[in-house]
Amino acid sequence: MIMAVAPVKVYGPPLSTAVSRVLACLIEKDVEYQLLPVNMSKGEHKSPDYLKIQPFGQVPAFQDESITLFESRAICRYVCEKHANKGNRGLYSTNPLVKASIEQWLEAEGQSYNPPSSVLVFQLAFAPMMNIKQDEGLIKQNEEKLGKVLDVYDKRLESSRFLAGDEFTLADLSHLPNTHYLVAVGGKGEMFTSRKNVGRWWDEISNRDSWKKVVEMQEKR
Ligand SMILES: N[C@@H](CCC(=O)N[C@@H](CS)C(=O)NCC(=O)O)C(=O)O
Repeated sequence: MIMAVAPVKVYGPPLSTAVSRVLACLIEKDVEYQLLPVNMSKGEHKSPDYLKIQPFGQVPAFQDESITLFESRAICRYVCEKHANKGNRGLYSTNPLVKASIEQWLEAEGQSYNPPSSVLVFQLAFAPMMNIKQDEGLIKQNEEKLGKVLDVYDKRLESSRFLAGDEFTLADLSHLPNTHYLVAVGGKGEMFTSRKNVGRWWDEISNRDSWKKVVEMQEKR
């Protein structure tokens, strides 16, 4: 008898960068999911019930069978490990050497790329939507920081098609959410296109079907 597998649950709006990272991963891995709304403008992410699954009161939260998880990058790693043989198998290799390179660039995203880029995403894309005054000093400071990170990426991408090697991996995917807002909403496309290899890389990763589907979901809301 074939048992029906319940889809995994993702809590949060696709407009959130962290939620969209998980969605892109699930689509790449061809894993069935159910998206559950969390109305952040009504503070649902701080409600006692929600805090039981995401104790920091942030999105996304994730459920699969008896496990609940938070932290988008940890969720993506879990999805890739559990479904190693499903969908895009190269997304997160099982070969330790290849995996080490993916992990290295995933860490670079979380530790070096995300801090300045997430400040810029908030200042340039979300603050105007929320009628919050932009902080020009913070924008300038973080643009400089991100520029330095992108110089390192440009050098790496001179000799490598993708960050971790010849294949698109979770390391590249993890950069999609913040970069999308900077390019498509924040008017910072030039930071990427002015760096030849970064521009070529961005063009390639942002045109993946999985990411285009996520952007469509964002535009519907
Ligand atoms: N490191 C976390 C970050 C999650 C996060 O910052 N989520 C934002 C939306 S993108 C959020 O819930 N913000 C509301 C809040 O912090 O109160 C992850 O990757 O899952």
